[in-house]
Amino acid sequence: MDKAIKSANEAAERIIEWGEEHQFETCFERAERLKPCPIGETGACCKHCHMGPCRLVGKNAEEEARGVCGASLPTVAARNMVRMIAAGTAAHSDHARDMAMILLAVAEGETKDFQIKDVKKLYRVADILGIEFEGRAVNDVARDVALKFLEDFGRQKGELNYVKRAPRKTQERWRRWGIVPRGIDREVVEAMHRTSIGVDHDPDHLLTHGLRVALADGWGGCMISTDISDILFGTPQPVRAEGSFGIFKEDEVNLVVHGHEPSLAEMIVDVVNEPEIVEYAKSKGAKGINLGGMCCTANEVLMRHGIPTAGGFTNQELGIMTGLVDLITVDVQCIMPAITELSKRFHTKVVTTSEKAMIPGAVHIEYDEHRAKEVARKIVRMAIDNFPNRKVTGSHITQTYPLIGGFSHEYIEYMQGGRWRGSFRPLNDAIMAGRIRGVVGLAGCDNPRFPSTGVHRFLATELIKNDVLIVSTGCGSAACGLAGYLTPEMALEHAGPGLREVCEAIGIPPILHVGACVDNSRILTIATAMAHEGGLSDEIGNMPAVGIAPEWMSEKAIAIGAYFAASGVPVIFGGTSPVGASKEVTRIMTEVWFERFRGALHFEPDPEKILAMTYDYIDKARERLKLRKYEPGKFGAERVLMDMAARRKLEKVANTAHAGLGGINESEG
Ligand code: NFS
Repeated sequence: MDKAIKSANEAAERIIEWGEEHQFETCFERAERLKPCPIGETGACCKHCHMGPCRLVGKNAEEEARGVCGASLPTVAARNMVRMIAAGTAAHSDHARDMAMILLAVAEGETKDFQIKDVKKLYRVADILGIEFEGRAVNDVARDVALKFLEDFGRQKGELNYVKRAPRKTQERWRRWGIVPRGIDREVVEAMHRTSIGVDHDPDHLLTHGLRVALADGWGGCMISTDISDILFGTPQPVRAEGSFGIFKEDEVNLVVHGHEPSLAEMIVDVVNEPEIVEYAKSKGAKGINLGGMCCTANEVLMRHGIPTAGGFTNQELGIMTGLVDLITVDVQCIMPAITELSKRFHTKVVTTSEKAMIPGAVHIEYDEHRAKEVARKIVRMAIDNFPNRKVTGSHITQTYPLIGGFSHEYIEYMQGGRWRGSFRPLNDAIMAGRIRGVVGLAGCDNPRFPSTGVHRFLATELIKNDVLIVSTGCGSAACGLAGYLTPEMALEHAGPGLREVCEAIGIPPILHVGACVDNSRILTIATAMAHEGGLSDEIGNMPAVGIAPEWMSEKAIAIGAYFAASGVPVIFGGTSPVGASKEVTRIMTEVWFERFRGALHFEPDPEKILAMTYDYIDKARERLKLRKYEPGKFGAERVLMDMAARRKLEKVANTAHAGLGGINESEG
């Protein structure tokens, strides 16, 4: 009998099957057993007070159903949506706050373990923030930058600092509709207030505030996290790495960094190469220490160091089931509490490190940036000590896939013309000429309620076949990477003729891994640069660009979807709609938002329809911009693309050899 697959990733599927044979429970079985409540799933349940929960169902629920207080279905659904956006924003932004605190600690000399690795980026950020940097000590500039960022959290009046980074026209739309965020914390608190019993009941008014909160996430929390991580740990450039469960080695200590905040992981990257630590591992019979990543921490250390990844959200239990993980260290977000129970059946140690997050059954070693290296060493030694305890054989899979990550927006600009002529001109020209049909941000979670990672892979191959350039983040990148899709060869094998030409000329894969989920902010920056470059739209809205999160599950994904919609990008989520019960709320998020912001937030479970909607948005945007109609293999005239050879020649002439750029860094991992 044919058995439905649970993961589209072959290696993952093999481990799942092995787990079933050996009675190991995973999220895949739990997803099968626990069917979603159909009322809550569609946003028709209100539990914001204790007169309920009220379930607004029935034949004419949209018009007639009322909660005990009289709340209508559209009100309830809108409130539920706004709370999801607020929770997602809180998660990203609390991460950003921690990053700002670390930057401040570094600037004030309170921690010696971190340095400012990218001074140029610090200066660029200072410049945007209106902070004087010329002739000043680096740490003084860093302190002012950190303090300026911290103002963004508690500001009561005025505007978020980074609002001014958006194209002028995009800002105008925000001002017209009153969604410019003031302070991040203020917008989240106001969202919680407005959605509590008896406050804001107008669905449109509620959802408009939802967009204000979301913008505080995109142009606040996410963008601040990305920028500070680049300043402290370096701005990514293309780097080779590998992915899948084969990254775990039988004869080495396998240590996994899982979660979201990159600072402890960065420290661990440093510490595992210390001679005394390596010697210590050898004294326990291991050949060395093998560091791997999971979820977004994986993306952070892959982007900067080529540390291999064991994949996204649904792979965390499966990684443990290889029986090879000696220690998994977790901080915040997307960590399944199930891993501690599972780890007991192996020898794996689970270590929680954030003061905000503990899991019963885990060892807690609290991280503090003031003694970062000390904490990192303690964790690495614990992993080494656990190496001789491996006893239970797991499902060992040896295959890995090569992948390339590290496409920061700075590098994307550089690769289109070199250090001196970097711009977005070639990309805009290729879109105008119809070589590239449009751009898609393929992002978001993987989800055990789908053949996990399968929708990402389906969309990725179809889109590039149809000359759509993909920028990917988060578990979307992991889904593509672990299928072998994040390589330049992918362009040769699968991309349409126009996209292939562009990829070959510039030397890039057709799917660009731009980072973790907070790095969706890089996509905002790319879209802004395209608007400034000219020839397409002069705002983020109206670009031939679409965002897709086909297997989303997290509130963070909803916040991201909403900030893209508010910024002017139509977004399509897979699966069912968390507000699908209300026609009015669905209409506001699609039609009304498109009219006001040129963005939208759709939910569409059918992957074929997601594709059709994507092409429709892209082609209509091309039409509005009066660009040449997209026809595969037929292009208009465009400027000559600067290929690698031409660029090198130019740079040689300028006598500016710049080590590291213009090529792909070898993995350190
Ligand atoms: Ni994003 Fe990263 Fe993955 Fe989803 Fe979770 S790890 S922050 S929320 S599951 S993409």
